[in-house]
Amino acid sequence: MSHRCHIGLGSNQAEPRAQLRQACESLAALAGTRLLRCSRLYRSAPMGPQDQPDYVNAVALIDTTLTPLALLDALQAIEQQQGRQRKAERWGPRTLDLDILLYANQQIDSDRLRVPHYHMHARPFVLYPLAELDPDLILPDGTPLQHLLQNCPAQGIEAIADMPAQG
Ligand code: A4P
Ligand code: MG
Repeated sequence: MSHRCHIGLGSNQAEPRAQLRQACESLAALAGTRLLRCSRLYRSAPMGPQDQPDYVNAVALIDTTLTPLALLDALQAIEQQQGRQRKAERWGPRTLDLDILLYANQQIDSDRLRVPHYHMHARPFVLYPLAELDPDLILPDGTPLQHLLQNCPAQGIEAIADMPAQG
């Protein structure tokens, strides 16, 4: 059985736009997975330490037969392929961050995985691209996405480009 999942993409190192494009190609190539659509690319001011470059963020919608943990493993493998280094500093710069924002309508709370992603409710660089893909989305706890957007001004973010075509 397949599930619709929203994946948050972020990068602020080593040509962020190219990182996101490559990541989308890798998502499309995952076993049992189809890439349904991608939001535009957004430039966003860094959240967390300020002495790092702006980020480029986007959201992708996939349809996958992978279980939540298998999907997490696959996303972390893509991060590694693209030179992600995990450092002690919280919210520091990175070549690629892939987060499972939503996995169908499931709520997951395990050691390795929390879905919906724990910080998505108040992050403009997640909510606005998500709304491009699914404006009428209702979160698993019943909260409409539009309600979250009303409490989250589009501050510090700017749509800069379409996701480059795949292939
Ligand atoms: N994990 C738990 N739930 C999830 C999930 N739903 N999706 C665990 C992905 N991973 C999940 O993640 C740490 C651990 O979270 C994983 O091993 C996994 O088991 P990580 O990617 O190694 O570390 P991280 O991303 O640095 O930590 P964290 O707290 O998830 O950071 P965020 O929330 O991803 O924030 N500013 C802008 N403008 N744009 C950004 O994209 N991103 C961050 C990172 C900070 N500032 C930013 C941005
Ligand atoms: Mg992360």
